[in-house]
Amino acid sequence: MGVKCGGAFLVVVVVVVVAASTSGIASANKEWSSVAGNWNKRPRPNATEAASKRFTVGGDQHWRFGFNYTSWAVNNAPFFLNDTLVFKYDPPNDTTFPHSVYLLPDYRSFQNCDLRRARKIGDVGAGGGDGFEFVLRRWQPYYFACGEHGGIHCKDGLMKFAVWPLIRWLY
Ligand SMILES: [Cu+2]
Repeated sequence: MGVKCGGAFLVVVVVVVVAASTSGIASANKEWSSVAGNWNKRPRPNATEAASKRFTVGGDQHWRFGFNYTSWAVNNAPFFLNDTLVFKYDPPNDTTFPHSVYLLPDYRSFQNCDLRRARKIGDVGAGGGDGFEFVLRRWQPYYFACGEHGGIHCKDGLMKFAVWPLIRWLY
């Protein structure tokens, strides 16, 4: 009897924990879907795709003014933990705008291209040649933006995108 009750209790706890974490993820995803597109509708990769991937941000457009990086991120999703983003952009010269890469601290600053609390991960010279790498090491939203011209590149140049890497073993 005691064992049976204990077992039942354990099952209830597990169910509650699973329900709580599932609804938490679901509501987070619901909010997130407005940023990153059809989060819940992405195809589940199979086991042969288990290795980490490298993405050149913007593809052959690299990191430049006027390319829609939100669309790029949606089209290249899903991203997983330990996937690598490669940022490529020319160092300052006579013919191209300088660019840079910052991480914005939250969704609000991302929406507003507010760089005040941003953390620089690539300065204007960092994207030359083969570019620089950024590995998505944590299960968290990452908000990337160009920091040049006081947020104008982010706002008007569409040089921003958000990524929330998935945990591979869940899929
Ligand atoms: Cu820029």
